[in-house]
Amino acid sequence: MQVKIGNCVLELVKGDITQQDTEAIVNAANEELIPGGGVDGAIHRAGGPSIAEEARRYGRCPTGSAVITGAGNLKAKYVIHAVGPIWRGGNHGEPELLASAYRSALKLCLEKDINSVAFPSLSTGAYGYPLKEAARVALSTIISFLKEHQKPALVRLVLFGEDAYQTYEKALKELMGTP
Ligand code: AR6
Repeated sequence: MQVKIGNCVLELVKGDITQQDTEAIVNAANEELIPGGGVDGAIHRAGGPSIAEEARRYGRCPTGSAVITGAGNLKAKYVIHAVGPIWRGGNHGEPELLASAYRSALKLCLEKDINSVAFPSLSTGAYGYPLKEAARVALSTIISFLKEHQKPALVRLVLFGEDAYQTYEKALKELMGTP
């Protein structure tokens, strides 16, 4: 599914983040920037050790923020390491922190003049954020950012499996007011 936000495209696809040919891909990282499992593990496995070596120089990356490195052997040029919140019931600032993680990654795209970026569904694996709620936060944050900045030209959300795709598709239709 694709929607236009002004001149920008917001796209939902089913697939693997490591296979994306966008200029940047986003990693679901942790504050320590130490390679873990899920998306993080897949990106470091596919991209090689240079990504972790570069990320290590940043030290720590607080929840809700993001840092950028090269992408090693991946098709993308950059990896943006964004740290989403750990779900602790929903009353510990999780929606704001999740929105901030998406916004921080998008701001890095503007700073580096990156025109296309692919995100995974941050926080919805090991960090336990409920998918439906996370989809709403992710999509509304991206839409607001694109409306305000008219960049990057392409934002793709890469959903891992049918369930995640369907959940995001439903949330996007609701937000756009389409049947
Ligand atoms: N491509 C796209 N999406 C994927 C892929 C993939 N290759 N693999 C998993 N997903 P997670 P988090 C989906 O756990 O919740 C790590 O250990 C997955 O189904 O990767 O933010 C880090 O080091 C889920 O919906 O990230 C951190 O410590 C979503 O990606 C911690 O996990 C995110 O799942 C971060 O946890």
